[in-house]
Amino acid sequence: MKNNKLSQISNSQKISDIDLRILKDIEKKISWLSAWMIHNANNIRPSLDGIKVGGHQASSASIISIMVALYFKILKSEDRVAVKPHAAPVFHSIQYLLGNQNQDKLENFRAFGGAQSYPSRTKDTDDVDYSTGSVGLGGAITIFGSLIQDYVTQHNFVSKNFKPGKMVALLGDAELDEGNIYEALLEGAKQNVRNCWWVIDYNRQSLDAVVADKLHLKIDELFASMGWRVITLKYGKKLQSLSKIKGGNKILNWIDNCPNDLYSALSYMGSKGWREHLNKDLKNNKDAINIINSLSDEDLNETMSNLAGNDVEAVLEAFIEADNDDIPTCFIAYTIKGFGLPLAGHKDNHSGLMNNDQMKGYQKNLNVKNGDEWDYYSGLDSSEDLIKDFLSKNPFYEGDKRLFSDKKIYIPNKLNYKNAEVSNTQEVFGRILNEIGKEDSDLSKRIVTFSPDVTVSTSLGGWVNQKQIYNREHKEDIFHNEKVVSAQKWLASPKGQHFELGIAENNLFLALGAAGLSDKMFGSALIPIGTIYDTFISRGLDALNYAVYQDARFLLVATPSGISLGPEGGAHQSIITPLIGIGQPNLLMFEPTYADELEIILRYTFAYMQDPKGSSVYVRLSTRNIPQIKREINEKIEEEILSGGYWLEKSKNKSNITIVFSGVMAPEVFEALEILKEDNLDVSVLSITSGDRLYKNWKEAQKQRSIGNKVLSRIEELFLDTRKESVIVSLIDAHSSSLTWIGGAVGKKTVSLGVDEFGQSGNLKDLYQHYSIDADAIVDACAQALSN
Ligand SMILES: Cc1ncc(C[n+]2csc(CCOP(=O)(O)OP(=O)(O)O)c2C)c(N)n1
Ligand SMILES: [Mg+2]
Repeated sequence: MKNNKLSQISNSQKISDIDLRILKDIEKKISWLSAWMIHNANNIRPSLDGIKVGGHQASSASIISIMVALYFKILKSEDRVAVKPHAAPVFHSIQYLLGNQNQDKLENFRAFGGAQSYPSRTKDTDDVDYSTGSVGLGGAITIFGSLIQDYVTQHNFVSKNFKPGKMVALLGDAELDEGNIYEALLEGAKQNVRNCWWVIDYNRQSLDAVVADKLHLKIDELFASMGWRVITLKYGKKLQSLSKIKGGNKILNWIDNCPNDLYSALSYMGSKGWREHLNKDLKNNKDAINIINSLSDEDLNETMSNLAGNDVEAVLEAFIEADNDDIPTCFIAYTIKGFGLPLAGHKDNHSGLMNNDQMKGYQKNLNVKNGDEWDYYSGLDSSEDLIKDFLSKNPFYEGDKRLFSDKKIYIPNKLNYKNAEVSNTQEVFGRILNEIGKEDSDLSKRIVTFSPDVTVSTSLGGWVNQKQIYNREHKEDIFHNEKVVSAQKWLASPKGQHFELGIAENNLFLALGAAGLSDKMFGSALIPIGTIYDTFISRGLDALNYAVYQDARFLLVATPSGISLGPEGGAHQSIITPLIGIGQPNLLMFEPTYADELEIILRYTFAYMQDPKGSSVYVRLSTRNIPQIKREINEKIEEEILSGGYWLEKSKNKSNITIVFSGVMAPEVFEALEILKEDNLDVSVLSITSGDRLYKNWKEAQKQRSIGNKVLSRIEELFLDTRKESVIVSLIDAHSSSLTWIGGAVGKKTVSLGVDEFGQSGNLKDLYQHYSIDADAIVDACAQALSN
């Protein structure tokens, strides 16, 4: 697989001289526009608040040739790209030339409503495939994008003329410091990922520093060990030609041995620095010295800084060579950060900006006329017609063909499952999925599940037994074939509907993110469901945030949760997750108490995930068995449950105490209720199925009121049934602050119970008592709330 050589490319694939000239012109234009866009935002657009606008001229300059080669010669409409976050100006400039971005957005780069600082699927309007910003995640999601592309193709969910594309990641070299990269690579290797290219902008600089020497060797080995082809692009065309001149190889060897920081410093210093060091270090090699002496200052600087990643011709040759198969390929492209700018190579250039004089000089060099700064053609060598014609043939030119959608998946009016008198929400989730698995319905076919090595312990076992594990190849279940008794059948096949992931929660969320974009990216609607232990959401939280930031749609089933895990102990008992549920945009959270609530919530979720105004959903479940209540579910109860809160117990009179609770604490609430009733107190019980939804609804009502609409939020309406001076006691097996806001919303004194410290092993009685969430604690809290 390993292929380090740049072999000769066939004549038919050779780049014509005309094309090359145009590409160099385009490269020049993109260099100008990306630097100008940032300069305009920082120096020309009036600032109203004095806050630095920023932007990354050096980071952008580093990757221009790579992106020009890709977007103007290699990529096809079906290919998808995650662009290095700090190359957003390059991306926006490319889309501008291709007619997919307007000048106004560029003039407003980093301003409200303008082109975004980092490419954003949802906020930008110029056809971003994957959002980026949090380094490491953009690269990693391309692996999962590729797996999902294979999945929908093998399940025949794609249209007849669907063509699989390449998933391309453009990464900064420092992104490889992020651990999630390796988790993703390993998962990709296990699943035999293909159609995936990672192009590493190897400028050997991060934000603060110049990276360790010879890092490329480690990167090379790493990708090769993961089954990737590695292509190193080191010398540009000028440097390559040195190898043919006597003494030239000495100069190339000198570059090979030059420490990264010295090379960067010399790139910044220019010809004087190069000459001094080369003359000193190569003084014993006459041929090499002759070459150096024969070059003018400008030529010497251009030659010594001619790395392949900044040379569009060299980059193109490498891309063309690898473009004939589906082998996952890593390109290590040597570049100079800030290439072509006065900032080139300076170690502090990450946030560096050219000053007015430097910008003027740059404009002069590129021949861009004053007043023509946003012009498409000013300063270019090729004629306007030639460039227009070239651009108009680009598959992305004025394109709107890349956003797909599929028809909605039908969701039945009822999901079947057998309930018991006593049960828990995790088990019921498993039963519901198991029943769906038996059906020959659209829903049953389109659900795809994911779990990071907690499939069985989150109750997905029954579903997987029916639906098999997904793999591009058929794989027998050896234990089953050898008649080893096991409840699990782990047959893997291209028909499978479950992704069995290794224990890496980042990968779970990236996979859900990729699957949750399948409708828009491949025109194949899926219902992706991921299961995870609730507490380990935090482990992959940034990847979860990243997935919903792009508006990927999925269901996250987090179970078990809270100290109700009992003996499992503090490392597994989640505390802050309901706060994540409230705080995380694009993720609606529910925490059902009873099986019937869960059925309603899941049914609702499957539709909500498909609603353009919907979002992803997170349900927090538990393994605690609790007595179920017998009731006839009708539309009204369904609505109330889905509204986020409903009266589970209402006192005959308007209550003076409201116990507000979520999830599995119902038995303690009812126990406390009996005690309180003995004291003739009017107590009502409000079950909170979604604090998140209630909170959002309350905020929306405030917004409406601010524009003169007289509306009450759901939580305010509910409390109309309580006495004016009544109090609230809230209770949740999670951080007590999760429900405290309700007191503020309805203007009532509130005492909040919950788990604010780390949990520990124990039985529920001991734990609930220790953390003061048992019936006695509820009664005490009521007394406290009523006292002055
Ligand atoms: C998760 C995360 N941590 C920190 C940052 C802040 N940050 C932005 S860029 C950067 C270094 C980027 O270096 P590299 O990936 O090599 O990019 P380039 O040199 O091409 O600019 C850092 C640390 C971030 N964007 N994301
Ligand atoms: Mg870098």
